[in-house]
Amino acid sequence: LLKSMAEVGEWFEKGIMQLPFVLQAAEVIKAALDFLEPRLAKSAKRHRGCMVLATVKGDIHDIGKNLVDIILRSNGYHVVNIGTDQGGAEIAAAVERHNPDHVGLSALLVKSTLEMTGILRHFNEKNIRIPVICGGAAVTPDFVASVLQPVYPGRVCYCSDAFAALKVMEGSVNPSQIQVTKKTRQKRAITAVDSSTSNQPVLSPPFYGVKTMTWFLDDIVPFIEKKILIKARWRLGPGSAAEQFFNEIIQLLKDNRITRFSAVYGYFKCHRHGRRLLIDSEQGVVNIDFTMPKQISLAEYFRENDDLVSFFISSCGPDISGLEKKLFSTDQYQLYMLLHGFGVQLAETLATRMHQHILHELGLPEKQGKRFSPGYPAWPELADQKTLVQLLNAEKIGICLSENFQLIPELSVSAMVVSHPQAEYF
Ligand code: B12
Repeated sequence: LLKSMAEVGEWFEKGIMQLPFVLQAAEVIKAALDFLEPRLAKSAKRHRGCMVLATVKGDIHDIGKNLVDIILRSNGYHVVNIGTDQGGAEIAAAVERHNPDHVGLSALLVKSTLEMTGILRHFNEKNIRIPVICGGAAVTPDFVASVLQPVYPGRVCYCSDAFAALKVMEGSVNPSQIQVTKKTRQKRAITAVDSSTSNQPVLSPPFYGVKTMTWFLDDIVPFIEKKILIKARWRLGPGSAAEQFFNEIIQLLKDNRITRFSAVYGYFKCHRHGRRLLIDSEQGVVNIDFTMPKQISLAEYFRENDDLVSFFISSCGPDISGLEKKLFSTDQYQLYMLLHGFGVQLAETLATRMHQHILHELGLPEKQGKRFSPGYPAWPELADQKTLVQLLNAEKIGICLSENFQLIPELSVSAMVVSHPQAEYF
């Protein structure tokens, strides 16, 4: 069984097999291993090794971590997956309890990579020395070597994906030999803008304050960017079963009555003061400070005198994630991954539809300006999610914040609509 799963891994690496089918193979292997395990002789070694796996404190992104879990499990490893938003104390407790061979840490937010340092320091205090494998889109090999390794006497290594982690667990490669294929994007130079010279008339909104909106699945589906869903979320190539998967997931959502999604949005008078945006709201003047990022600040897209800003928070609600958890815990890996990918794209599409709705209400062209979210490089301060949640009364649609300012439910997006025609991501 394990030999065949290793072959599946090789096919994936060579591009012969696509991710959803790797997960289908993993389902079969997992079912077979579950069946065989109680029948193995007591003396037989039940697992090839053990990993305690977690997404670190402050971070709710979990698909990457769960892919590591699935691939290791179906290759005969025991995985203790303790979930997302886990700090040093929780992970150390799991290590002490399960005595693993490795710890796996995942981080998708730049801020949560700092949490990794704290976790390793905590391990150090507790005299834990087992090897730690770090991954996730925010982690880089450089960060692991220059920031994480110096604070931990045990070995720390970077793995770009689940299969690299498998090789490290197997001991078949030295972590330093792992090929790193991280792409670094060329940064464009963004020059400062002067909002007062944009020659745009001051916009007049249909209302000031906050409104709630409901979106229905059937109205959103035609706007889902299928190419992105299929290629980026499902990792499928052309000529595949994508269309069938697409229809299956929509049916799954309908069967589970997950067809209504909501958003809150609002228009507010505002003005710029240096690198700050001062917003008039029912709660008084709210201040968002854009002093952090580099050459320009988001405030520069607004006038020093009267201007208008709009914000929204859109959410798929808690039910898709609930269904995902059920599929994952019942080892339906392929459907889990397909639903997760669809949920992510639905969350993105909802946000795009809200952005378009706001531009339409303002009488602006569909492509004018950009939307920026707290946590993006141009607006790194995640704590500003608190300001947006309060400003928009987002609890009305069931949104709250985790201790580390992540939106709950997780398939939610918050954003500021910047309608300045020269607005660019930086
Ligand atoms: C999908 C996604 C979402 C989804 C939610 C996904 C979810 N629930 O998991 C939605 C659309 C809801 C979302 C929302 C937000 N997101 Co988001 N999101 C992404 C996106 C586009 C992809 C992440 C992903 O799922 N990738 C696919 C998986 C398979 O890849 P992966 O997790 O990296 O895992 C692979 C490897 O990294 C590795 N790996 C991962 N973990 C581990 C662990 C170990 C041990 C090992 C060995 C390997 C490993 O293995 C996996 C492959 O095998 C990223 C951009 C990006 N390029 O990463 C932004 C991103 C992570 N999000 C970001 C932000 C800011 C947000 C928001 C805060 C924005 C906002 N204010 O609304 C919100 C927060 C939501 C909340 N609830 O608070 C930022 C983070 C910025 C930063 N660097 O700090 C990113 C980078 C986007 C950006 N360009 O700025 N997001």
